Amino acid sequence: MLGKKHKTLGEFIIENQSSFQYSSGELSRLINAIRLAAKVVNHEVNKAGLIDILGAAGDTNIQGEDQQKLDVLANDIFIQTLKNREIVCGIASEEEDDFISINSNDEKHQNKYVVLIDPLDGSSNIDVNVSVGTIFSIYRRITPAGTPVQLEDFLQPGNKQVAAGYIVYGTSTMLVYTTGDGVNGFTLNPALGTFYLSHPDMKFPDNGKIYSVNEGNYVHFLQGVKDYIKYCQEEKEDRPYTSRYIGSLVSDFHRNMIKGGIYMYPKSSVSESGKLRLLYECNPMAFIAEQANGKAIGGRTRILDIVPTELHQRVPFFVGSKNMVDKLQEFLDKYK
Ligand code: AHM
Ligand code: MG
Repeated sequence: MLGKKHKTLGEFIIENQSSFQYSSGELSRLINAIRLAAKVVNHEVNKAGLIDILGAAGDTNIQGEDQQKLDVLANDIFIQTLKNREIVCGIASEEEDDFISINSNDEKHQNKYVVLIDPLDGSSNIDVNVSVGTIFSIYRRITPAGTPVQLEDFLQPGNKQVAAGYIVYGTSTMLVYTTGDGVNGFTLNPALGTFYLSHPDMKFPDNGKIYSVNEGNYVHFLQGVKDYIKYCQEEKEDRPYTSRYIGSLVSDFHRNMIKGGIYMYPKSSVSESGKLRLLYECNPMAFIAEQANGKAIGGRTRILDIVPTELHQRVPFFVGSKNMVDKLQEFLDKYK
């Protein structure tokens, strides 16, 4: 049974509140709201195969992709939870064309944080019972509290993130997050509806032997990426590496963080900026990676230093064990 040493996420949030530099309890309440929404989404994801909820909802999101019903549902659940509790002044979501302002022009509401979220990443995997995830990213607004939240509050470089995390709805459901002081993972006990600290102080090993990339696109990749993939496959030293690609960023990242590996979504001759979104996917994962001894680049630049120009901006993304990312960088640099 669960003894004293099994700390719950609730306990962890309270204990760590005072160590956070702007500690006013606001961020703790915000993480609590995400924890609650995660449980609700988890419940929906888990019963996805049972009820007639699958399939395209008929809508197309701003990226021109079919939205599935669970994307819409997860989006609504996170937005409603954050709205109802009035703990943020704005939300931007991968599923929304524009950002949402929450009473931010009301002087009574002095909330400082904005949340950016990919409510259900990898949702094309739901139909086939493969794990999906939620990714979130939190910033302090830069415009004054009590005035309408602005686009610039959302277009901050990733190095300004206050917190970021993901929920992986896998064989177990886990919530993994950082507030800039390391990364901790909590596993949901579905019988009790409680997250327990199961993975304290998560770290990418310096080296890894897994590479994750959609190799079907190989022909379209830049030469540096092609060469690195060939390097991974070479029979030399500790290679060839293992290829593992779920096609669900959160799950691929989670496995690589635990075992050591690199995830790549490069730009290609058919998609100039790659596929992944800087604000909803790359920045939060990059923040987590760096907090966990890993590294994240978008080619030549550190992901967290990119200054965003639009909400739905895409960037090439390479993230994982330090030495693997450095090795990839060497190959990319050959073709500067
Ligand atoms: P989504 O936000 O539309 O779900 O797309 C993001 C997902 C990632 O989770 C995954 O790593 C990638 O797209 C897979 O793309 P591809 O099928 O092109 O390999
Ligand atoms: Mg996504």
